[in-house]
Amino acid sequence: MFKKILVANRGEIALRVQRACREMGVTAVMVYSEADRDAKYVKLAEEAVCIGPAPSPLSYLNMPAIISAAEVTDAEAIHPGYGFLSENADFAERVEKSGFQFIGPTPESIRIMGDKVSAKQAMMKAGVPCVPGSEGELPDDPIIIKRIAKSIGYPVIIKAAGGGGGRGMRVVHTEAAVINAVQMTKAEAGAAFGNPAVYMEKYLQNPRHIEIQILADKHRNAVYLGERDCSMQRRHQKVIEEAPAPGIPRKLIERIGERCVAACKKIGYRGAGTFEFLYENGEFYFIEMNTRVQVEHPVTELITGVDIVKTQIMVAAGEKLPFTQRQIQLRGHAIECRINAEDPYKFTPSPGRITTWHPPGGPGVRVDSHAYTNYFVPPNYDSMIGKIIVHGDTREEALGRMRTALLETVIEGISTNIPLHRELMVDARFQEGGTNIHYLEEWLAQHKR
Ligand code: MV4
Repeated sequence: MFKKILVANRGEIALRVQRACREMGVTAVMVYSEADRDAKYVKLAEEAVCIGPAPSPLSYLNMPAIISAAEVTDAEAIHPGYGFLSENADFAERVEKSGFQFIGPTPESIRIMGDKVSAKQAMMKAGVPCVPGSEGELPDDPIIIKRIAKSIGYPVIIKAAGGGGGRGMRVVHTEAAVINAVQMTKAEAGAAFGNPAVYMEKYLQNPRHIEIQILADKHRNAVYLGERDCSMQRRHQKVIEEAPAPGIPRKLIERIGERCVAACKKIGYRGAGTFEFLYENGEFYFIEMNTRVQVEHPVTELITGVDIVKTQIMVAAGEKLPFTQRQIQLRGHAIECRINAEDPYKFTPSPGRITTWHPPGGPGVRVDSHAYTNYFVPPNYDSMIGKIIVHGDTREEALGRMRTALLETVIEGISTNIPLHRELMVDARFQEGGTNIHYLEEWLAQHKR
């Protein structure tokens, strides 16, 4: 096992990785920007290194500064968390070329999944069902583009190969609009991602967003840890996640989970990963793969009992997965509410000093947050300040525990989205379960104030 790991991230995930390291008897070296000097995990750290000023390009995205921090502290591995450099293949490569273990998949895997066209081709080849669409990148010939769209059937969606997570996409309803849409998306993609390649898919009108968590080691062992339902989102930002996904037959999950595991083995994937699917009319369609630990990993931890971050570290150190698929049993139901420092209905960021911080507690309640009374939420980064995650024997019990947890929570000095979560937890349609990806935005439009 590693003696020392550098945590190349901030906020709640930096604390989460620090906790995993501590449990494993590994020293966690924390890096921080000037804006995060007073962060709790920096105060709690055995070692910490300032890597630059507040703006993330100068600190958390600054590859030489991070690699130097690992060098001066004699760390053996680097955990990238999520966001920032976590899915940057060039960073993973530079980390390994500098003699450190990157806690994540190989640079090659990250590169394949970062290009959504090659990701889809790899998954298709590995037997994972994908959304019907163009075979790879769209050609320039307008006649061929129209032919492809016609054979898929309108509406179609044009997506940038370099995009993902909702960036660089355009829905097209008619043949009259398709050529212009392709040209616009290509121009935007070239400017935004340095890659003008686009592809086309059938546009699914009312899907749910269901994702499969996997873990793989360096010995071609892989398991899936069930699914998460992340359909409750606004502008491609997830707001509530849960596991298992309400109303989806277990048999279907098992079938798709086994396909994901087979694909991991086929491509030599290692580390934690997530297969994102759209789910509509009883069918799963692969859209993207995330090659990092995700914000919502705790709901999977609560229903499986697996510590995903600890396992990431173990497999990066070359150890075998400590469980087989048969030993993964799902128990109960978990729900996560992301707590953001923002206006609950206008969504404008609300950085500043937290004057009161009373997190909830009780059976089945977990709070992952780096915040505390007197903590200053810096304006430079994402507005998420933590997550409340609950577990219960049933979805009803989990919902009840989340309502209680949200009622108990007191955060003063800044605005948070807790009032929104309180309302959603008593919304009749959400309580039924199985809402699609448009539900939250429709709900917000109807509850305008
Ligand atoms: C789609 C789609 C419908 N049909 N692809 C958005 C984020 C990116 N990961 C893929 N996205 C979508 N791809 C086809 N063929 C609808 C979306 C989509 C979406 C997906 C997941 C969660 C929220 C979403 C919100 C809007 C659109």
